[in-house]
Amino acid sequence: MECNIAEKLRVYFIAGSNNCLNHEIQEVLEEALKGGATLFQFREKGPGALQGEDKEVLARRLLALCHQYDVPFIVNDDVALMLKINADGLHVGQEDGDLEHIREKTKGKLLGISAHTLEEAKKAVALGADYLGVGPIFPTETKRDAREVMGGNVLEQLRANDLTIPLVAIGGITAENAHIAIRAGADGVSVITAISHADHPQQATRNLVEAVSHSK
Ligand code: 3NM
Repeated sequence: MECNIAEKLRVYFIAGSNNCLNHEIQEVLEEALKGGATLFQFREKGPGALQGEDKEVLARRLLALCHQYDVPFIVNDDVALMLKINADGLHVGQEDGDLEHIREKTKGKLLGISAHTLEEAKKAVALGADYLGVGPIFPTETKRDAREVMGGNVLEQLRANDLTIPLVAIGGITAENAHIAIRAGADGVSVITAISHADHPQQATRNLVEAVSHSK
């Protein structure tokens, strides 16, 4: 799959089955893909999250859907599942295990690492991350253990320190505030709520695509 990572980060939709309030996840994802989502992360976590075979079946279904739209499918924090279904990549947080070992296991795949400080970012770059997720930029209801809200500060700091790695901003991002993250140095925005809770996920995605384009 042809992959300019910074371009793929423009509107990065993240969801698990329990994030989708108004429609089934498959329906929400298809709408997001039609609306122009550039990357998808399957994050099946928290209360009511599917496990084992149910999780794998859903992952395979969503992967096939993404590939119909030529959009890469990333698995959150489950190397075994990523390898088993031959997904396009993996995203992990700082607490998700031995990052060096994870990079080894994901050779040839996209690896995204969450970073919240310059130090974490430098370490992730040294490990060979393909992109960094930076947040929370704004307050978020979705991740209960999110760190302190940082606005655009850390993004600006990473760029000021010559980190050229593709960056995606996360946490409380909407079409209305996305410009703050892009102007601070992010290549794109990743969202859960702004698409998965929307009455019209396709339009919500389109709004994000436009907001990112207009901020560049
Ligand atoms: N990671 P929403 S914030 C999954 O700060 C995640 O690393 C974050 O969801 C971080 O778009 C977050 O609903 C939740 O705010 C993003």
